[in-house]
Amino acid sequence: MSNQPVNGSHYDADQIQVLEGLEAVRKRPGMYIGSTGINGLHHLVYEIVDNAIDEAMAGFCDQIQVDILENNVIRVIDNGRGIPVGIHPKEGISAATVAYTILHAGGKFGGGGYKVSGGLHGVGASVVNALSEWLELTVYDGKHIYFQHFDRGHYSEALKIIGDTDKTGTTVVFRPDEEIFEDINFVYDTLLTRLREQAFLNAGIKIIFTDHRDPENFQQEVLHYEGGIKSFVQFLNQNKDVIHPEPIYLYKEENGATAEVAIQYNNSYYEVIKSFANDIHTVDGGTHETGFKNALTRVFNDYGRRHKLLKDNDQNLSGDDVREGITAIISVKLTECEFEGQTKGKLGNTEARPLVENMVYSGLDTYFEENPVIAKMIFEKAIGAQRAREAARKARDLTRRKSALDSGGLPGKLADCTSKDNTLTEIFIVEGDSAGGSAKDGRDRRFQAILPLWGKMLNVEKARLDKVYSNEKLMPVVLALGCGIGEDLDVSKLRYGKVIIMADADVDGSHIRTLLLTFFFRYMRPLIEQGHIYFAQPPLFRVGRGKKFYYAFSEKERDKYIAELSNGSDAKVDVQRYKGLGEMDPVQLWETTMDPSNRTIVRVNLEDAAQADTTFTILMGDKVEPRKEFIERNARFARNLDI
Ligand code: 1YM
Repeated sequence: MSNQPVNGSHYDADQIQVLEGLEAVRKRPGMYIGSTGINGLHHLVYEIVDNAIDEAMAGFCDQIQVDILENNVIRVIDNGRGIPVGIHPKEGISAATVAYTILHAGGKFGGGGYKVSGGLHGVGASVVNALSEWLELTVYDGKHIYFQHFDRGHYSEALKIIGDTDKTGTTVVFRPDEEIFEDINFVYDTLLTRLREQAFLNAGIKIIFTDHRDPENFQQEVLHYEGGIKSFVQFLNQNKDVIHPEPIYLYKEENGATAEVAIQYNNSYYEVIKSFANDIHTVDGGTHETGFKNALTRVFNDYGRRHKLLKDNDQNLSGDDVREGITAIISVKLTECEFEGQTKGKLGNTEARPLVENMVYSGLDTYFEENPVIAKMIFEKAIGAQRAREAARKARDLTRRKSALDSGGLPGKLADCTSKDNTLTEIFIVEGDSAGGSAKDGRDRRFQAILPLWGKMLNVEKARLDKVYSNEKLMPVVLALGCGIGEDLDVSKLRYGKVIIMADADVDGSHIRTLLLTFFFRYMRPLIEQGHIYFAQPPLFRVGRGKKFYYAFSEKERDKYIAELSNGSDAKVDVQRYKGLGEMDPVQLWETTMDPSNRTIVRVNLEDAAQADTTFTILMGDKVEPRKEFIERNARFARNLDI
């Protein structure tokens, strides 16, 4: 057999079915990959890589190579068995062609009421194919090399042999379709984060990830973690001071389902818990996470009573107490996952709760009994949290009485708006009194409120909630927003639909943004999750000639306007650089930065905030080494940073 199509006889009938399926995907891509924005784009890569990971987890493949090539072409190579090339008995064409052209029932992102599964073998390949300008599949079966080319999911030639080989594996190369996606520029860090996550969740797998697009910015990362989720926890804690050097690791298998958990406490005051079901990040938690939290609270209290770490008349530790400073990964693998919620980010399988809960309770109980010194250290941390929470409660009650937190007491410097309808209102949080003054005069007072910040910023890295209540810089923010913080947060009470951070476009401004974002991330996270936090974008330059002028938001834009206004002549173009918001008069500030019909504001997402949080930890934390490293890496950014 040489150069012969691997094909059967039902070609015509199959073609019709194929065309209908691919058509459906191209008509409603969102149903299959969530969106045609940047997330959907990256999803294409995950679908193909998932198939290679499945092959690795089945024990047939130990290396996966992922490359971003020039022109945003993606290549994924594995050394598994190769997708089966034999004739599919029902379809009459090669099984590999079936996998890449026939749509399998039910999209992952389907809006209907049906079950949604993760890790279904090969399901996504045809979707990726349909949404690619072109895709090339090469299979090595130890004897022959098979090849097939597709254009937008269609093929004119069947899978055919193009050579001989003694290797096995699968290679897929594709370019996303610009007719479908708004932007096909892959973001290296986004893919890296996800691939790294997959490498942690599947211990031992080796993923080599390379960006070849720009020779001057060649980037490569080898992702290979024998420690699995234990390594994941250590990775997340790398810039923190940990309370015990080795993460606690628990594993259980029951009725074909597995659960594993890794835990390591650090001396910070907040929790990082990430849960996964069949390698899919369950952003909104679910039954496995509930089981974990229940067990954790129970085991602390039972152990504490038994060992007299909690006295008879001491209160029980709360869930928040026992999770202070925890970094944990929860990963379950089930035969079939049911995902719930708007964005399918919540695990619904009822059997996952007792599976995780029993494992964590008995596993931690044993661990504590066998490691009493570590148990005591973690326990003291939780007791500290309990005391701080008690102190916070008292501070809050005091604040309530003093400033009438409940009866709508508002900070003195707030210039409020007249509307009370938070679907319309917005608040600008502005650093400094002079910028605050311009904003106050320039705003539309019917729906825009201004809160100038002043005073020394609290280092939230080293402070617990009780300190926030007495901080003169943050407390006005809390009071003005009106929705409380921490465990008292109630988003429905938020007084303004948009909370807009307005800071200078310089290093100090970026410092303020980092600080506020870290504060929101730690104490008011639902505001970020529900899309209420924004950055204002003030211009950097005013470029003018005679009566005509433009505002420029970057140096590139400035140069464009200079060229336009000078019109090739030597005519003098006036360029004014805004060093700070305070330099703009109220009218300019309104026109460029505040007027909803003219301005650009950027919505903050959870990833931005998590990034700010990491940056903040590095800059403000106790560890010197990561701080030095960060400043070296970001020398340009950090030059004027006063830390
Ligand atoms: C670069 C992407 O898709 N690898 C891959 C896919 C498959 C297999 C091996 C495979 C699966 C099985 C048996 C099986 C797939 N096969 C199919 C289908 N890498 C990549 N490696 N033999 C090989 O599941 O039994 C879909 S994916 F459906 F054709 F069997």
